[in-house]
Amino acid sequence: MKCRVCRGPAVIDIRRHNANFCPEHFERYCRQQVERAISDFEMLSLDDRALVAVSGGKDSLAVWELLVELGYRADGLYVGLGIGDYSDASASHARAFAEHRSLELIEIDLRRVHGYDIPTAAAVTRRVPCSACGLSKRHLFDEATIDGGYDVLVTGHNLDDEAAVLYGNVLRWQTEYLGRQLPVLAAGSGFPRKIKPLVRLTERETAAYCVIRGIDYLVEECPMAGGNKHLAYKEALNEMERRSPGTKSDFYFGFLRRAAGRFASDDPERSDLGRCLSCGAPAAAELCAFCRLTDRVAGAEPVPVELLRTSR
Ligand code: Q46
Ligand code: ZN
Ligand code: ZN
Repeated sequence: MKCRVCRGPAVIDIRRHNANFCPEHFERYCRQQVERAISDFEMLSLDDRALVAVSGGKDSLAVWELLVELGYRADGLYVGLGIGDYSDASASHARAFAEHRSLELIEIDLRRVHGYDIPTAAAVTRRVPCSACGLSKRHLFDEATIDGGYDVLVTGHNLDDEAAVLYGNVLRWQTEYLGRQLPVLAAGSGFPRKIKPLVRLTERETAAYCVIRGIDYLVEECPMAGGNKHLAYKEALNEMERRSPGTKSDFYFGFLRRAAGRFASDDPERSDLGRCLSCGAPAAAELCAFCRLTDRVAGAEPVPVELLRTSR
């Protein structure tokens, strides 16, 4: 297997591009894919201050590294979710990465600041953990981006993530979600601009990028991901991709080119939103969903993640 660029020994094959790369040219390929996503979708300019949502996993650390390498100004934000050993390990990876590169990492601990953690929220609300978790993260990421004066919030969603979410939304024709399943969401109505610079890279590629760059990321998956339907969608898409390389990217980018605009009017008007009486965030009722969750679960007897998993 030879590198497409230099004909030296290749370490990775990218079947959808019919290309193999040595470590040096694979890194260059990753930078080019991110640059192309940024320019195609007008995500970011060199003057912007970006805040990267960091979990300690491969995607968030890779996107942070790539943005800094490309000359962008990017700080990190880590939210401590209180998911037992998993959260302890993810915090260590995020901190070590930032320290090693002298980058700024903002930390928010859910239990210390808001009085609950994700296992407890899941137990009290009796919903899948990802529901309370996603709601909490979205709120805290948005708030930190706006309060910190950042121009844009960056997440590490990759091609596999976006194709899987799209697949799920199409299977159920959730057209209100299809209207805003975009790699860039404009700022407005109290929400910051949000971008996904890794949409042109798969998770296999972000993992390989981390290994080649010597980024020590958390390999372990979240122990509460069990109820997450996207894992099944990813498996189905991976099987199709195995039989026909390029399917995933054709599905996602074909949607962006030919279909996304048709669903734009199904996206609920954000300008109709009022403001949460408690925290000032955009809200469809007197209190935003985050403050309603906090009211319900803060102060509840903590439920350790181990207990939650065995009782499910
Ligand atoms: S951290 Fe939270 Fe994820 Fe764990 S509980 Fe679900 S949403 S799976 S990215
Ligand atoms: Zn090469
Ligand atoms: Zn609120």
